[in-house]
Amino acid sequence: MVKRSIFSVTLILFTVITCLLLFQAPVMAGKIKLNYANFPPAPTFPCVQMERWKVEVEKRTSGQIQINTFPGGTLLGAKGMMDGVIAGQADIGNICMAYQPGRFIVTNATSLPLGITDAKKGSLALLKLYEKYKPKAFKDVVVLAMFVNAPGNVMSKVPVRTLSDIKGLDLRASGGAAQILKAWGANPVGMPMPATVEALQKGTVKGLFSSLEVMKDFKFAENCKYVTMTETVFYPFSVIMNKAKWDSLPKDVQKVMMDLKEEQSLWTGTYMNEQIKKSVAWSKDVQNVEFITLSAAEKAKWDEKLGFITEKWIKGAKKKGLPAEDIINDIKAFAQ
Ligand code: 3IO
Repeated sequence: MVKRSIFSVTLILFTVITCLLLFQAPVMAGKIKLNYANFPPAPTFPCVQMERWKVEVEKRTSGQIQINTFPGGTLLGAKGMMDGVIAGQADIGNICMAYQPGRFIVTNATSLPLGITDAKKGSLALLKLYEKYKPKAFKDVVVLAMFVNAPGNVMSKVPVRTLSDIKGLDLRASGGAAQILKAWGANPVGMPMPATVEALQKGTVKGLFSSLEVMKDFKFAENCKYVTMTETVFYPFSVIMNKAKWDSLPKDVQKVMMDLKEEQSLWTGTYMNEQIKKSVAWSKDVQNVEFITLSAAEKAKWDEKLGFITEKWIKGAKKKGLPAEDIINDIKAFAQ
Protein backbone atom coordinates (compact mmCIF):
# COMPACT_ATOMS: atom_id res chain seq x y z
CA MET A 1 0.00 0.00 0.00
CA VAL A 2 2.63 2.48 1.13
CA LYS A 3 4.87 1.53 -1.77
CA ARG A 4 2.02 1.96 -4.28
CA SER A 5 1.00 5.37 -3.01
CA ILE A 6 4.62 6.58 -3.11
CA PHE A 7 4.73 5.28 -6.68
CA SER A 8 1.56 7.13 -7.71
CA VAL A 9 2.64 10.36 -5.99
CA THR A 10 5.96 10.16 -7.85
CA LEU A 11 4.12 9.50 -11.10
CA ILE A 12 1.80 12.46 -10.61
CA LEU A 13 4.73 14.74 -9.70
CA PHE A 14 6.66 13.50 -12.73
CA THR A 15 3.68 14.20 -15.01
CA VAL A 16 3.09 17.65 -13.55
CA ILE A 17 6.75 18.65 -13.85
CA THR A 18 6.97 17.33 -17.41
CA CYS A 19 3.86 19.27 -18.40
CA LEU A 20 5.23 22.44 -16.79
CA LEU A 21 8.53 22.07 -18.63
CA LEU A 22 6.79 21.38 -21.93
CA PHE A 23 4.61 24.47 -21.66
CA GLN A 24 7.47 26.62 -20.37
CA ALA A 25 9.99 25.52 -22.95
CA PRO A 26 8.81 27.47 -26.01
CA VAL A 27 8.46 30.68 -23.98
CA MET A 28 11.89 30.31 -22.42
CA ALA A 29 13.53 29.50 -25.73
CA GLY A 30 11.95 32.63 -27.26
CA LYS A 31 12.93 34.95 -24.45
CA ILE A 32 15.01 37.83 -25.78
CA LYS A 33 17.02 39.80 -23.25
CA LEU A 34 17.82 43.45 -23.82
CA ASN A 35 20.11 45.65 -21.72
CA TYR A 36 18.97 49.24 -21.17
CA ALA A 37 21.58 51.72 -19.89
CA ASN A 38 20.83 54.99 -18.16
CA PHE A 39 23.19 57.57 -16.65
CA PRO A 40 21.42 59.18 -13.65
CA PRO A 41 20.34 57.49 -10.39
CA ALA A 42 17.24 55.28 -10.25
CA PRO A 43 14.83 57.76 -8.56
CA THR A 44 15.27 60.44 -11.26
CA PHE A 45 12.82 60.92 -14.15
CA PRO A 46 14.93 59.39 -16.97
CA CYS A 47 15.06 56.16 -14.96
CA VAL A 48 11.42 56.27 -13.85
CA GLN A 49 10.40 56.44 -17.52
CA MET A 50 12.83 53.60 -18.27
CA GLU A 51 11.14 51.30 -15.69
CA ARG A 52 7.73 52.24 -17.09
CA TRP A 53 8.85 51.38 -20.63
CA LYS A 54 10.31 48.07 -19.44
CA VAL A 55 7.05 47.05 -17.76
CA GLU A 56 4.94 48.03 -20.77
CA VAL A 57 7.16 46.25 -23.32
CA GLU A 58 7.37 43.08 -21.24
CA LYS A 59 3.60 43.09 -20.79
CA ARG A 60 2.73 43.90 -24.41
CA THR A 61 5.10 41.27 -25.82
CA SER A 62 3.60 38.64 -23.45
CA GLY A 63 6.94 37.89 -21.87
CA GLN A 64 8.82 37.38 -25.16
CA ILE A 65 11.14 40.19 -24.14
CA GLN A 66 13.04 40.74 -20.93
CA ILE A 67 14.50 44.20 -20.35
CA ASN A 68 17.38 44.45 -17.88
CA THR A 69 17.75 48.03 -16.69
CA PHE A 70 21.02 49.64 -15.57
CA PRO A 71 20.45 53.02 -13.85
CA GLY A 72 23.16 55.20 -12.31
CA GLY A 73 25.73 54.83 -15.10
CA THR A 74 26.44 51.20 -14.16
CA LEU A 75 26.55 50.10 -17.80
CA LEU A 76 27.20 53.37 -19.70
CA GLY A 77 27.74 56.94 -18.47
CA ALA A 78 26.26 60.24 -19.67
CA LYS A 79 28.89 61.14 -22.26
CA GLY A 80 29.59 57.67 -23.62
CA MET A 81 25.93 56.71 -24.00
CA MET A 82 25.40 57.37 -27.72
CA ASP A 83 28.61 55.74 -28.92
CA GLY A 84 28.21 52.92 -26.40
CA VAL A 85 24.81 52.01 -27.85
CA ILE A 86 26.10 52.30 -31.43
CA ALA A 87 28.96 49.96 -30.48
CA GLY A 88 26.54 47.53 -28.81
CA GLN A 89 27.89 47.89 -25.27
CA ALA A 90 24.23 48.32 -24.34
CA ASP A 91 21.22 47.43 -26.52
CA ILE A 92 19.25 50.47 -25.42
CA GLY A 93 20.36 53.75 -23.85
CA ASN A 94 19.00 57.08 -22.74
CA ILE A 95 20.92 60.12 -23.95
CA CYS A 96 20.77 63.76 -22.91
CA MET A 97 21.55 65.63 -26.13
CA ALA A 98 22.81 68.73 -24.31
CA TYR A 99 25.92 66.81 -23.26
CA GLN A 100 27.09 66.67 -26.90
CA PRO A 101 25.73 69.97 -28.28
CA GLY A 102 27.54 69.90 -31.64
CA ARG A 103 26.33 66.40 -32.40
CA PHE A 104 22.55 66.88 -32.32
CA ILE A 105 22.10 70.22 -34.03
CA VAL A 106 18.51 69.79 -35.24
CA THR A 107 17.02 68.28 -32.08
CA ASN A 108 19.03 70.58 -29.80
CA ALA A 109 17.14 73.49 -31.38
CA THR A 110 14.43 72.59 -28.84
CA SER A 111 16.75 74.03 -26.18
CA LEU A 112 16.63 77.49 -27.74
CA PRO A 113 14.61 80.09 -25.79
CA LEU A 114 11.39 79.66 -27.80
CA GLY A 115 8.91 80.26 -24.99
CA ILE A 116 7.62 76.68 -24.60
CA THR A 117 7.11 75.93 -20.91
CA ASP A 118 5.22 72.63 -20.79
CA ALA A 119 7.19 69.35 -20.75
CA LYS A 120 4.42 67.36 -22.43
CA LYS A 121 4.10 69.85 -25.30
CA GLY A 122 7.89 70.14 -25.52
CA SER A 123 8.25 66.35 -25.68
CA LEU A 124 5.73 66.07 -28.49
CA ALA A 125 7.41 68.93 -30.38
CA LEU A 126 10.80 67.21 -30.06
CA LEU A 127 9.47 63.85 -31.26
CA LYS A 128 7.62 65.40 -34.20
CA LEU A 129 10.71 67.40 -35.11
CA TYR A 130 12.73 64.20 -35.17
CA GLU A 131 10.10 62.36 -37.25
CA LYS A 132 9.94 65.17 -39.80
CA TYR A 133 13.67 65.82 -40.28
CA LYS A 134 15.13 62.38 -39.37
CA PRO A 135 18.48 64.04 -38.47
CA LYS A 136 21.65 62.28 -39.59
CA ALA A 137 22.88 62.21 -35.98
CA PHE A 138 20.47 59.30 -35.39
CA LYS A 139 21.21 57.28 -38.54
CA ASP A 140 23.08 54.54 -36.64
CA VAL A 141 20.36 53.94 -34.03
CA VAL A 142 16.62 53.41 -33.76
CA VAL A 143 14.72 56.01 -31.72
CA LEU A 144 12.30 54.50 -29.17
CA ALA A 145 11.20 57.70 -27.43
CA MET A 146 12.03 61.39 -27.15
CA PHE A 147 11.18 63.79 -24.36
CA VAL A 148 12.29 66.97 -22.67
CA ASN A 149 12.53 67.97 -19.03
CA ALA A 150 10.57 70.96 -17.71
CA PRO A 151 11.89 74.49 -18.31
CA GLY A 152 15.02 75.60 -16.49
CA ASN A 153 15.17 77.74 -13.37
CA VAL A 154 18.14 78.90 -11.32
CA MET A 155 18.66 76.90 -8.11
CA SER A 156 21.36 78.46 -5.96
CA LYS A 157 22.98 78.79 -2.55
CA VAL A 158 22.76 82.59 -2.77
CA PRO A 159 19.69 84.62 -3.77
CA VAL A 160 19.54 85.76 -7.40
CA ARG A 161 17.09 88.67 -7.73
CA THR A 162 18.68 90.77 -10.45
CA LEU A 163 21.10 90.43 -13.36
CA SER A 164 23.84 91.85 -11.16
CA ASP A 165 23.29 88.99 -8.67
CA ILE A 166 23.88 86.37 -11.38
CA LYS A 167 26.95 88.12 -12.82
CA GLY A 168 30.00 85.86 -12.54
CA LEU A 169 28.10 83.27 -10.48
CA ASP A 170 29.38 79.70 -11.00
CA LEU A 171 26.31 77.75 -12.07
CA ARG A 172 26.23 74.26 -13.53
CA ALA A 173 24.52 73.74 -16.91
CA SER A 174 25.15 72.03 -20.26
CA GLY A 175 24.59 72.75 -23.94
CA GLY A 176 21.90 75.30 -24.81
CA ALA A 177 21.27 76.05 -21.15
CA ALA A 178 24.93 76.99 -20.66
CA GLN A 179 24.65 79.50 -23.51
CA ILE A 180 21.66 81.10 -21.84
CA LEU A 181 23.47 81.39 -18.51
CA LYS A 182 26.38 83.01 -20.29
CA ALA A 183 24.06 85.53 -21.95
CA TRP A 184 22.79 86.50 -18.49
CA GLY A 185 26.39 87.04 -17.34
CA ALA A 186 26.77 83.93 -15.17
CA ASN A 187 29.77 81.63 -15.36
CA PRO A 188 28.40 78.35 -16.73
CA VAL A 189 30.22 75.23 -15.55
CA GLY A 190 29.57 72.25 -17.81
CA MET A 191 29.04 68.77 -16.39
CA PRO A 192 26.37 66.06 -16.62
CA MET A 193 23.64 66.18 -13.98
CA PRO A 194 24.90 63.29 -11.78
CA ALA A 195 28.27 65.08 -11.25
CA THR A 196 26.41 68.10 -9.86
CA VAL A 197 25.77 66.41 -6.50
CA GLU A 198 29.45 66.46 -5.57
CA ALA A 199 30.13 69.84 -7.22
CA LEU A 200 27.46 71.45 -5.03
CA GLN A 201 28.68 69.74 -1.87
CA LYS A 202 32.31 70.72 -2.54
CA GLY A 203 31.29 74.23 -3.54
CA THR A 204 32.86 74.14 -7.02
CA VAL A 205 29.49 75.48 -8.20
CA LYS A 206 27.09 77.80 -6.37
CA GLY A 207 24.02 76.33 -7.98
CA LEU A 208 22.59 74.94 -11.19
CA PHE A 209 20.21 75.73 -14.03
CA SER A 210 17.74 72.97 -14.84
CA SER A 211 14.22 71.71 -14.19
CA LEU A 212 12.96 71.88 -10.61
CA GLU A 213 12.14 68.19 -10.07
CA VAL A 214 15.88 67.76 -9.29
CA MET A 215 15.38 69.78 -6.08
CA LYS A 216 13.59 66.70 -4.72
CA ASP A 217 14.94 63.83 -6.82
CA PHE A 218 18.60 64.75 -6.15
CA LYS A 219 17.82 66.50 -2.82
CA PHE A 220 19.42 69.71 -4.16
CA ALA A 221 16.95 71.66 -1.98
CA GLU A 222 19.16 70.73 0.98
CA ASN A 223 21.97 72.83 -0.55
CA CYS A 224 20.15 75.34 -2.73
CA LYS A 225 17.82 77.48 -0.63
CA TYR A 226 16.92 79.86 -3.47
CA VAL A 227 15.14 79.38 -6.77
CA THR A 228 14.85 82.15 -9.34
CA MET A 229 11.95 81.49 -11.70
CA THR A 230 13.16 81.94 -15.27
CA GLU A 231 11.08 79.17 -16.91
CA THR A 232 13.48 79.04 -19.83
CA VAL A 233 15.06 76.20 -21.83
CA PHE A 234 14.59 72.43 -22.05
CA TYR A 235 17.11 69.66 -22.18
CA PRO A 236 16.16 67.20 -24.93
CA PHE A 237 16.52 63.45 -24.32
CA SER A 238 16.23 60.39 -26.51
CA VAL A 239 15.94 56.66 -25.92
CA ILE A 240 17.86 54.85 -28.64
CA MET A 241 18.50 51.25 -29.65
CA ASN A 242 21.43 49.59 -31.36
CA LYS A 243 20.48 49.11 -35.01
CA ALA A 244 21.70 45.53 -35.47
CA LYS A 245 19.89 44.50 -32.29
CA TRP A 246 16.73 46.17 -33.60
CA ASP A 247 17.00 44.32 -36.91
CA SER A 248 17.28 41.03 -35.03
CA LEU A 249 13.95 41.53 -33.20
CA PRO A 250 10.75 39.81 -34.37
CA LYS A 251 8.40 42.10 -36.33
CA ASP A 252 5.64 41.93 -33.71
CA VAL A 253 8.09 43.07 -31.03
CA GLN A 254 9.24 45.96 -33.21
CA LYS A 255 5.60 46.95 -33.67
CA VAL A 256 4.97 46.98 -29.92
CA MET A 257 7.96 49.31 -29.46
CA MET A 258 7.00 51.64 -32.30
CA ASP A 259 3.38 51.80 -31.10
CA LEU A 260 4.75 52.83 -27.71
CA LYS A 261 7.02 55.60 -29.01
CA GLU A 262 4.70 58.61 -28.88
CA GLU A 263 2.78 57.29 -25.88
CA GLN A 264 6.01 56.88 -23.89
CA SER A 265 7.23 60.35 -24.90
CA LEU A 266 3.97 61.96 -23.74
CA TRP A 267 3.86 59.83 -20.61
CA THR A 268 7.29 61.12 -19.64
CA GLY A 269 6.32 64.75 -20.30
CA THR A 270 3.23 64.31 -18.13
CA TYR A 271 5.22 62.60 -15.36
CA MET A 272 7.73 65.46 -15.50
CA ASN A 273 5.01 68.11 -15.11
CA GLU A 274 3.59 66.29 -12.07
CA GLN A 275 6.98 65.71 -10.51
CA ILE A 276 7.76 69.45 -10.73
CA LYS A 277 4.68 70.27 -8.66
CA LYS A 278 5.65 67.75 -5.96
CA SER A 279 9.23 68.96 -5.89
CA VAL A 280 8.23 72.63 -5.59
CA ALA A 281 5.82 71.84 -2.72
CA TRP A 282 8.48 69.79 -0.90
CA SER A 283 11.13 72.48 -1.42
CA LYS A 284 8.83 75.17 0.00
CA ASP A 285 7.15 73.27 2.80
CA VAL A 286 9.89 70.96 4.03
CA GLN A 287 13.12 72.62 2.89
CA ASN A 288 12.13 76.31 3.32
CA VAL A 289 13.41 77.24 -0.12
CA GLU A 290 12.64 80.80 -1.21
CA PHE A 291 11.12 81.06 -4.71
CA ILE A 292 12.02 84.36 -6.34
CA THR A 293 9.77 85.77 -9.06
CA LEU A 294 11.34 88.46 -11.23
CA SER A 295 9.31 91.65 -11.62
CA ALA A 296 7.99 92.29 -15.13
CA ALA A 297 10.59 95.02 -15.62
CA GLU A 298 13.44 92.78 -14.43
CA LYS A 299 12.18 89.82 -16.51
CA ALA A 300 12.16 92.03 -19.61
CA LYS A 301 15.87 92.73 -19.05
CA TRP A 302 16.62 89.00 -18.75
CA ASP A 303 14.63 88.17 -21.88
CA GLU A 304 16.30 90.92 -23.85
CA LYS A 305 19.69 89.29 -23.25
CA LEU A 306 18.50 86.12 -25.00
CA GLY A 307 17.32 87.73 -28.22
CA PHE A 308 20.45 86.93 -30.19
CA ILE A 309 20.68 83.23 -29.29
CA THR A 310 18.08 81.91 -31.72
CA GLU A 311 19.37 84.26 -34.44
CA LYS A 312 22.87 82.93 -33.92
CA TRP A 313 21.64 79.32 -34.08
CA ILE A 314 19.79 80.05 -37.34
CA LYS A 315 22.94 81.50 -38.92
CA GLY A 316 25.05 78.52 -37.86
CA ALA A 317 22.48 75.94 -38.97
CA LYS A 318 22.05 77.63 -42.35
CA LYS A 319 25.80 77.42 -42.93
CA LYS A 320 25.49 73.67 -42.39
CA GLY A 321 22.79 73.54 -45.06
CA LEU A 322 19.88 73.02 -42.66
CA PRO A 323 16.44 74.63 -43.19
CA ALA A 324 16.96 76.61 -40.00
CA GLU A 325 13.88 78.87 -40.05
CA ASP A 326 11.58 75.95 -40.88
CA ILE A 327 13.01 74.01 -37.95
CA ILE A 328 12.30 76.87 -35.53
CA ASN A 329 8.80 77.45 -36.90
CA ASP A 330 8.04 73.73 -36.76
CA ILE A 331 9.11 73.45 -33.12
CA LYS A 332 6.79 76.31 -32.18
CA ALA A 333 3.91 74.86 -34.24
CA PHE A 334 4.41 71.28 -32.97
CA ALA A 335 4.28 72.52 -29.37
CA GLN A 336 0.75 73.93 -29.78
C1 3IO B 1 18.32 65.67 -15.83
C2 3IO B 1 19.31 64.75 -16.11
C3 3IO B 1 19.36 63.62 -15.34
C4 3IO B 1 18.48 63.38 -14.32
C5 3IO B 1 17.47 64.28 -14.05
C6 3IO B 1 17.41 65.43 -14.81
N1 3IO B 1 16.55 66.47 -14.77
C7 3IO B 1 16.88 67.35 -15.71
C8 3IO B 1 17.95 66.91 -16.39
C9 3IO B 1 18.51 67.63 -17.49
C10 3IO B 1 19.91 67.59 -17.57
O1 3IO B 1 20.44 66.65 -18.07
C11 3IO B 1 20.70 68.62 -17.05
O2 3IO B 1 21.88 68.47 -17.25
O3 3IO B 1 20.21 69.62 -16.47
